[in-house]
Amino acid sequence: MYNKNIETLPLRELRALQNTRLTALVQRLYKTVPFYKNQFDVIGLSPNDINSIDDLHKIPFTKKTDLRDNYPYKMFAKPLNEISRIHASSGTTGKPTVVGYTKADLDVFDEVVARSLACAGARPGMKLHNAYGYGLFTGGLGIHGGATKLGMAVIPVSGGMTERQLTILQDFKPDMICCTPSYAQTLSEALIKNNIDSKDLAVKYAVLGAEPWTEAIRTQVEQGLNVSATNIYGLSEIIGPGVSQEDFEEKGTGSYIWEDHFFPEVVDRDTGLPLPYGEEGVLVFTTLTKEAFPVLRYWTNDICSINYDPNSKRTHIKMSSIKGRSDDMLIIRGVNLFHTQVEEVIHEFPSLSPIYQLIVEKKGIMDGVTVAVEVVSGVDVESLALKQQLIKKIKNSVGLTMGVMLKNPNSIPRSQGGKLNRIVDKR
Ligand code: DLL
Repeated sequence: MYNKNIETLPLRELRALQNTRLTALVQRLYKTVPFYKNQFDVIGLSPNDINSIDDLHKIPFTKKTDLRDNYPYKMFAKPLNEISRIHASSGTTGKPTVVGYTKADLDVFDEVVARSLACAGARPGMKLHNAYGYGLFTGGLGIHGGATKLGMAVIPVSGGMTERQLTILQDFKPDMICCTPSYAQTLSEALIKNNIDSKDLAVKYAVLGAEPWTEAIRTQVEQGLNVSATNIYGLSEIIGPGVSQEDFEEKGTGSYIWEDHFFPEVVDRDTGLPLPYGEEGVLVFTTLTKEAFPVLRYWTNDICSINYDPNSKRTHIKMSSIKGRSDDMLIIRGVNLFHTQVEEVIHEFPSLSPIYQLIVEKKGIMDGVTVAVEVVSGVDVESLALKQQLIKKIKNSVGLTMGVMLKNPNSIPRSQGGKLNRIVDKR
């Protein structure tokens, strides 16, 4: 563990720390950010009403639209001359969301990423191949800072130029690779195409995140790259990568949220009411220690559940993997659908690759979905039996009848380095 004291802090002490941090933050935000003063004033809430995290539910949510309305700097709680770095996340529509960090915020960023990488299997002295994009995206520089703090040698490859990535993997012999899961798929395939035996590489760990992924992709990447692959989660508005991380020895049991810095809630997506542990809803975060860009009850739009795991190494709460973003959820003939649900079904078929697209289009007055999915090499794309089995399993697990198009290997677009959109909406 990178910071054993904090990562194993007894829950009562963790709560005490969260309470102190939250009350101080609320007082400060009320004075420094007009948006938050207004949020409190309009409902007659005083900062003195917030004395512990049990009072959090009294505070209204902060949403992405609030950040847009305050573009670019009006949500900052520190003057611009105290800002050390600015990142932005490009939304699908409108202006990007701009986030700022003081020097102390960058220290927190490094700390949570260092914890995350150690949790994923990294040790000081190892070499890290960092294939997250460098730039306004928080992935590249965020991972870079934490890895440096942990004592790793960072190879700042950034995304794209797959041939060059392979050369670096072969010649520089990194122990760990960080990239999006879809790009890890691309790299796994590129090894095969170039006749490179993954056993000749030194890489042992892959830290994958920035987009939803399931066990289907874990299997492909672990086999293809000969690594142990874990999930890293985060978002620019909270800090970047390193909000939560899956432990390499506790795979499949969820990712630790570093809750001394980021306090999580899961709320009902329609009513906004807090849900009990274990129930699925929208993940909401309050940053407890950020200086430049703190947020109270930020509505991430990401769907998951949170729970304490009594059998785990650390005391911090775990989150399940993200099913999808609630604004990316498709509603097809009244049924809610995330692409990860289809990915999970594909995983049950050894003759299919987890390389697929969901094509959504109008069929008469109704919306219809077709799954275009690649078969593994040697499997017949005309196989009626395979098609029918897939249609049936999807219907049973998702509750929708979808069209199925079996495709030959290498016919569906791959990730070229960053996040991959698996939905083609033709409506
Ligand atoms: O994607 C930060 C990051 C970089 C995380 C590198 C992990 C690794 P944004 O560009 O602001 O920041 O996008 C944040 O991406 O709200 C989720 O919808 C999605 N996301 C991030 N990590 C995961 C994950 C970075 N592990 C948005 N699983 C978030 C599923 C993820 N979705």
